[in-house]
Amino acid sequence: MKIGIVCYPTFGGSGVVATELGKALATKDHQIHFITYRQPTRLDFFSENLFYHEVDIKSYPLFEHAPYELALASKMVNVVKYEQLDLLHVHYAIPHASAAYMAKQILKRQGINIPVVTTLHGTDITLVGKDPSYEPVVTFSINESDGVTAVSEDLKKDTLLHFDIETHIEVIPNFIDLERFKKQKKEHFKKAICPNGEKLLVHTSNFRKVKRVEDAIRVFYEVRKIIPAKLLLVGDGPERDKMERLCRQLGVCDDVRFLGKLEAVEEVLSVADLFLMPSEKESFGLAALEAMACEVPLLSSNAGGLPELNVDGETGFLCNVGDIEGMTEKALYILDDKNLPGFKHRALERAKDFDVSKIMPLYESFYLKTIESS
Ligand code: GMT
Repeated sequence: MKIGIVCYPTFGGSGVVATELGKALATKDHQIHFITYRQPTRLDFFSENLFYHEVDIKSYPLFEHAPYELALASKMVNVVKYEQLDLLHVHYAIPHASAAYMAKQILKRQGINIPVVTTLHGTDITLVGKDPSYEPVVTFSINESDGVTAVSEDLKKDTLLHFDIETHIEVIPNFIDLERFKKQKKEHFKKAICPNGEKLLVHTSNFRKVKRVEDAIRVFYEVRKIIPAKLLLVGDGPERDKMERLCRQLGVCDDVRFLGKLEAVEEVLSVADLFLMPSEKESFGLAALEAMACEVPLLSSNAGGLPELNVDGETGFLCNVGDIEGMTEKALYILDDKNLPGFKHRALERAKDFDVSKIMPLYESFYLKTIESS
């Protein structure tokens, strides 16, 4: 198939899922055309089946906000027409699904039928999408998509709860490339960070409020009172300054390192003993799956789709959002040398259920079904 993928080209989340899906499809001889405003972060190599079309956003003194959605729709029209695409797959509803609808209508007038698949990722529904300033357009463009997928059962449930949806939503979970995300020998790195055999806790996120990075730091603070431990924080975002101040206030700066937007996150995960994901909301938790693939147990909140990934008491623990005391107790249990190897092993086994080779065919057959019925 010739497939157009529209996504955010950013670090993490829906952009990574979209890029990794395109890369995996390309290895199966599908021709993949990425359409976005910047080269996606993980699309930094040559493959004969991968193409990149940059959306050209013209600015003009009259525009306080350049109309990205129009430029994107126009680019989609051209790519579908000239590359003769079979299907458009847009990741993250806002504004990709409505731009795809517009492109589809323009192409229809030219006698071209292009099926559109929309994948809902999380905040496009749970935080931003249901806001009255976007809701009517999100509802309309989901209903107008020829196929809709969500990355967890919980996200599907939330979508049906908050929007008036008439279309079937297929759940296709996120996935992982176990060839890339696997425990690597990085003992020298562990020695440098934990010279005295301290346990290593890791959190990675975009440092937005919904991630509750503060809880990760507070749990670490409590754990460190009982056992020697270090904390690595990977990523960057709006909460970072506040989190640095919190570390100073708690007096833990010597044991906490902010690593910023690290590309090779699997190297850090290879030496981690526990991954913290205390999010307020999380439709799936891709960063947690990456950790599990590197044999890192998961201490998470029980929000959103996290119970579909983290098996309580097996691959880690699920705690109520904000329950620092409960999280601390569970963290200490996992980190106990008697328990840690079992949790590590089971985390990896669980991650194998989400191997790209198992999930990618689900998208392939969904594409075929959508093309046939549209
Ligand atoms: O986590 C974010 O805030 C970024 C966001 C995105 O779309 O880039 O992530 C969402 O999509 C990811 C990929 O499907 C999911 O793994 C995340 O759980 C989801 N984030 C939230 O629901 C908060």
